[in-house]
Amino acid sequence: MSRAIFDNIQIKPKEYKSEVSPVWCPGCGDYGVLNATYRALSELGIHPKDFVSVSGIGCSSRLPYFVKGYKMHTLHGRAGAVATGTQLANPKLSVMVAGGDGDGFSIGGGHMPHMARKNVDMVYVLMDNGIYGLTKGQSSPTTRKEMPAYITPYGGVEEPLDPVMYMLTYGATYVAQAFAGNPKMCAALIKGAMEHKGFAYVNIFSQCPTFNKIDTAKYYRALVEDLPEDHDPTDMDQAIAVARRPNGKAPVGLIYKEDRYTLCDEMKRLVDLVGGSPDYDKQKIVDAHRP
Ligand SMILES: Cc1ncc(C[n+]2csc(CCOP(=O)(O)OP(=O)(O)O)c2C)c(N)n1
Ligand code: SF4
Repeated sequence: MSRAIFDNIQIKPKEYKSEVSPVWCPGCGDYGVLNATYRALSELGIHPKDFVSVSGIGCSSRLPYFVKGYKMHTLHGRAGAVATGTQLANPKLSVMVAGGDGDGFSIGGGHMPHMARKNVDMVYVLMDNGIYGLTKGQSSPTTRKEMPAYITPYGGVEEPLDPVMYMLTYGATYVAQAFAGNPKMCAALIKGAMEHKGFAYVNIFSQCPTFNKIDTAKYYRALVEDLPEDHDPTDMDQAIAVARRPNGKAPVGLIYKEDRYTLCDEMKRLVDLVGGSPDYDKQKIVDAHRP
């Protein structure tokens, strides 16, 4: 990640719980993702003072409230942009975006490719429930065409977007997928994402039992399939081949991983190139731009 400062301190998963209790509906898949986040943080021993979670708007975007650490609940679709700035401003922090398919791929869709191609050193956990949950059930970019939704009662008129394929082709250097009903796998993949240096995208199928009665937990359980044992995540051709779902099943596990220079590396290279110093006086810059 986000060059986390891995303190190797002993913090139990439950100790990452903030003072705010989750307000999600009973049975919401986001609980599984939250528990997986606690576990990943605990296994890496990331101190809450070194952790920043950033979100936009949506049910899933509430996740930062429930985790100890710094947090920013920003504008709908803008979490990635804010997280990018956060990471560049203080590369020692572990930065994680949490959000939904609407937040990430509808209004925030313009940011996704750029975080990936720039290889921003951060984690993006997307809770994909195939619907807008917070606003009560409109279709999202991952809603299946045949699925009726609140304002599309006869189904959609367009094909859904595949987040994994999208991230692979835009250059994310860590691409994983899981189902919220398997928090152990979610935790392992989020942990791997936090350890990864570069843009790590984790797509998690997370059922919304209140507004998506079709993509239920049972549906997702039947949809997913572990990657073949001999899958090589460093091979882009193999990653694309499984992402295309040749047998109709959605692959879960670590689909792709690559080591590549990050945005932060490149910014440092540029600063060095022009003989600049990272120890500039920030106050001077603020003062220079005062109205
Ligand atoms: C600029 C702006 N446009 C629209 C909205 C309304 N809105 C809030 S959340 C949301 C979609 C939430 O869906 P998703 O990101 O998939 O999250 P979920 O609630 O399903 O977890 C929308 C359209 C808003 N808050 N701000
Ligand atoms: S509306 Fe759906 S996504 Fe939102 S909390 Fe309830 S179950 Fe979860």
